[in-house]
Amino acid sequence: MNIKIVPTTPFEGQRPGTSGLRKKVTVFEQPHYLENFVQSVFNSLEDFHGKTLVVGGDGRYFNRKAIQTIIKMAVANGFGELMIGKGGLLSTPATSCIIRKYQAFGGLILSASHNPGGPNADFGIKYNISNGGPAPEKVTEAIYANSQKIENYVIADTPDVDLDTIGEKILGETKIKIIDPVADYAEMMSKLFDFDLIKRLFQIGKFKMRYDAMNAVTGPYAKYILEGILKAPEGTVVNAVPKEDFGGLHPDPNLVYAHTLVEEMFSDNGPDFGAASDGDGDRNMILGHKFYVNPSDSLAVIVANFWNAPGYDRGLTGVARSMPTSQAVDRVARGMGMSCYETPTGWKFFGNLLDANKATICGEESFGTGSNHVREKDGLWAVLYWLNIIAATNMSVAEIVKAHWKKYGRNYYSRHDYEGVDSAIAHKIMDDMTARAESEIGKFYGDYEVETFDNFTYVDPVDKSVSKNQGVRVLFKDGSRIVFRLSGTGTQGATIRIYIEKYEPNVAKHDLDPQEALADLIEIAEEISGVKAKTGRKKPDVIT
Ligand code: G16
Repeated sequence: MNIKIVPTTPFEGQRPGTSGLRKKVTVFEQPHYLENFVQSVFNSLEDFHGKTLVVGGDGRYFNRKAIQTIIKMAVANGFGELMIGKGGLLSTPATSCIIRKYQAFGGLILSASHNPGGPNADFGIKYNISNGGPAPEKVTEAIYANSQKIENYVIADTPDVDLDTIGEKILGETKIKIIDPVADYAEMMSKLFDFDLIKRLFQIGKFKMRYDAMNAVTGPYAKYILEGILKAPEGTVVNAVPKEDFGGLHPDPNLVYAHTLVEEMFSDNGPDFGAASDGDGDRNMILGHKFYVNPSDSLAVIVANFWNAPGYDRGLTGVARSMPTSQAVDRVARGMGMSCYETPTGWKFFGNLLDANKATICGEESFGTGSNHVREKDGLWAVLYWLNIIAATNMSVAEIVKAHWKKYGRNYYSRHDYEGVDSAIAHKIMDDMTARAESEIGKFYGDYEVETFDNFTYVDPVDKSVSKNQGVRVLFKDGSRIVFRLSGTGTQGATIRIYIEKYEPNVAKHDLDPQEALADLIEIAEEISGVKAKTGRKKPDVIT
């Protein structure tokens, strides 16, 4: 087979963000752009010759084309085997599952996650290491460094591979396996949860569920597991066929972008349980009838109910949450006498804790929850966990959450996003707050006294690596918090995220709208940051 060595020059900005390299499709379509990045990934790795690489994506526009390029480059670079999801599809958690199960060297995931897809929308690529998790910062920084000095890449001169037929073929010295994207993942889920119990919930016939796959990758997984194995009625899963442009949907499972599901769940005869996932299947949104479960509360409830799920009923070693995630789970951990770790935003920071068995379950405010079963957050896993809790307790979603608040108190929580902000303005807002951090300590905003004001630095408890500048934290004496950070996943301008939290132990005050309960802190957030004043915006683009 002819291997071509193609001369190239570096592109600026190929530094992976919170979760891989995310850019507009038009950026990826530039000649050599994808190739440069893939070669930079391979150049950052050692001893992969003859080993297995897992490849798949969420099916968005450019997925198939990118996979063909990756196949030819992986062959030229000397991988021994490629495992590729049929149709080029693999959800992010399924990729993690397959890397671990088959002890692959690593994997390439093609997705821009919850960002929209299509020729004028977003694409992304992420490298996962042999533990099945996102590459840690030292690897992503090496990839970036390589991308800035790349001079050529290698690619096999061979026709495209048929991605739609399960089977094997040999290309040069590389075995190409097209695999069922769902089977291994479904088998794993059946071991973690009580499928018989959940099946009975659907059999009784009174319980109604709606799962919105948002025309993205979880459609085939949800159809197979929920309707196929668990016998939920046909039609339980909607928008189940992955489309290149997600059918025009913005596959971000939150109250704004999953509004069709939200409207159905809040209608008088709406289903008992509703859920949605994002483009690549690692995020989840959980809803009850006329009830929204905040992701931070979902994490706390999942941890508190560990004994209901067979995969976890022997106990948890500890839990972890990202820094901006509410402290609801901390209360559960304290109650159960186990450690709760606080990491920067980005699932990659949970990897070491999971590998070292310091944490069993992890979660983030950004609709991500998962466990040590894989090294990614896992949307469908969270949905099955909730089904297991509902079936085991015979309670509705609202009853489960309210009982939880009664026991632990309620952490009112909300995130306000300002999207597409001028990058220079956004950075200046963050820099200004960081610069005056020390002088803020002890200051009063209304009744709230500032106890800590800093830019969060994380020291990994396992490998002691240090990650700085992870968001401005304003911690008040009464436990309330405001956190400011810039998103690392956007592709246009900057997104400013403001996270606001207040603890309410009094059960008589647990039924407020979070925006109302947090109103004073929301104003204080503006006083501290001046986001509205400095960006000219009147209100956030997204509130979750
Ligand atoms: C990614 C990361 C998550 C992170 C989220 C939001 O999720 O894997 O850990 O919480 O982005 O990050 P940011 O606030 O920087 O935009 P996903 O679902 O996009 O891969």
